[in-house]
Amino acid sequence: MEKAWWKEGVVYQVYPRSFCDSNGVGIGDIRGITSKLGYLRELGIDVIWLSPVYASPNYDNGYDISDYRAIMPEFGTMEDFDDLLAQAHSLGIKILMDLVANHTSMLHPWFVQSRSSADNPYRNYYIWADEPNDWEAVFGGSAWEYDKRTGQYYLHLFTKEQPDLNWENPEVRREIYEMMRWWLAKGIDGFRLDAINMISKPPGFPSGKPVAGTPYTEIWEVAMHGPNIHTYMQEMHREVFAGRDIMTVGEMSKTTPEVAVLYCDPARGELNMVFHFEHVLKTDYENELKWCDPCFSLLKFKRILSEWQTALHGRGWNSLYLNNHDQPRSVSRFGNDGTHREKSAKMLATCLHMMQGTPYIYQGEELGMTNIAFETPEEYNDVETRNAYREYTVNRGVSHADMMRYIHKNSRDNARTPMQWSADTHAGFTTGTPWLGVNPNYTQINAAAQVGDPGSVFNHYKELVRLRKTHPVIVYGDYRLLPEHDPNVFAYIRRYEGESLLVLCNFGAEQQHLDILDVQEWQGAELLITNCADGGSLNELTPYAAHVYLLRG
Ligand code: TEU
Repeated sequence: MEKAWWKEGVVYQVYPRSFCDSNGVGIGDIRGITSKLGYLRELGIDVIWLSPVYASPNYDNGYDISDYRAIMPEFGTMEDFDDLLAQAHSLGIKILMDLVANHTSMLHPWFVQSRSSADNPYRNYYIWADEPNDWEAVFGGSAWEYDKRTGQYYLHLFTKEQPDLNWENPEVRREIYEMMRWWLAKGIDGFRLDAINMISKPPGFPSGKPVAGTPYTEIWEVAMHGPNIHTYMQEMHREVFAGRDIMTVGEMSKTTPEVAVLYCDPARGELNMVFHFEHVLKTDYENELKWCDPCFSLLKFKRILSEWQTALHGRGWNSLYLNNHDQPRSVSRFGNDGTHREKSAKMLATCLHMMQGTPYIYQGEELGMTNIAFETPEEYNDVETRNAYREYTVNRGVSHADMMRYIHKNSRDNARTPMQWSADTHAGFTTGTPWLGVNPNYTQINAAAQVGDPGSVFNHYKELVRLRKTHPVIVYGDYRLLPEHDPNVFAYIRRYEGESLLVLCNFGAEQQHLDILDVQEWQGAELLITNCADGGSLNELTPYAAHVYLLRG
């Protein structure tokens, strides 16, 4: 297997709005990020994935870009960005830009031109039709918006403020590639490509599955991986990525391992890796719908992650994540954010970081930050949450109490509350009024309390990052799930060049006895890392225990 820095490193995702506010306006900014590079260096991460910092009217917090070559004034200036890049590089930290190119903001000059008249040269930069079809937008309602100036509808797979670009138009593709090269010329180290499997639309916009209680149909089975997607990805590779030592990861909902290989098989010249959604859509949601009472199944979780481990081995590369800015906090979701918070946060991290792939840490995950439960819908900022509250309580007969319970579990704002730096006011995130409420548990859960504490969640992450750098078996080893049917324990073995790694994780609050191992064989193994103060055990796992053993030769 070919070696690469992006296979060996660990990525840390920064959601700038919530990371660190340097000027007291209540919104995180670029200088705030720069001021925390020392913290990230201490954690040992190699790459920062920067959620969008481009100019944006913020209908979807930066995922609606109005100028690809400018920085959002709330976040600072291009000088601030250049300084962040230079300082990160001087510490050996790379920067991955989040590129949102399926759509722009409706305030992007291309769209302003496009909608101004039917014969404007930019008309064809977007997708216009005389009649809408029945697609439902990701954030609710029709995916088409009527524009009275020209009497046509434009397509938007997300909010109506995010019109979809027309990738069939070679001019659009040329402009996007040129802009990407412009960023690379600045010295950035790669891209995370937002919703990239949606850029090629199927001809005729065929209907998907009906969405209960609405006149719409789902886009998920019909609008992903359209007919020209691989042509575009290969063209992007030729035009932008080829010959550069950069990292690329494409965000792709509705992706199976077989489809993912088409994007990340190095021989095909497309991307390094993809973000799939299977373990976050199919292990605790009812019928993949997020507004429900979650019911987590470890059996499904193991089956899905193991399938990805084996299917991509030697054929592509996995990205490993449990959290991002769109997902609830992993410790609240897959672990236990009550009495076992620290131990279960460490267990989840161990389980993920010992797999093959590039691990992604989402800001605050390394502290075991938890979900938030705001009392009222108004306290939520996220456009998806706000729309869903209205849609479900007004049109779908869901009660306020039920919907608030679903929101508490699954809202994207669970991940977006300000980073908890210290026990100071507003968790040390800002001296002003934070744009989104701080989780009141910041007095206990914060970076200042954890960095110097060897037993903290932070230091467990730090150790996982370090181990990946010192043991090639963690990066390159193959993968074997130990018997699948245990509903509480996730155990697997990795092997590489004569070394074997054994990973044992208890996902439950009960003690578990294991007899899946030839204990004799592992007797002399070295305990690499554990979340138990009293050491590891090969056949008894206390609640949420995680042990990793290494056997040489
Ligand atoms: O998300 C794309 C996506 O596929 C959505 O399904 C996403 O999972 C959504 O958040 C569901 O809860 C990307 C970004 O990650 C997201 O933040 C943006 O809102 C979206 O694209 C539009 O740019």
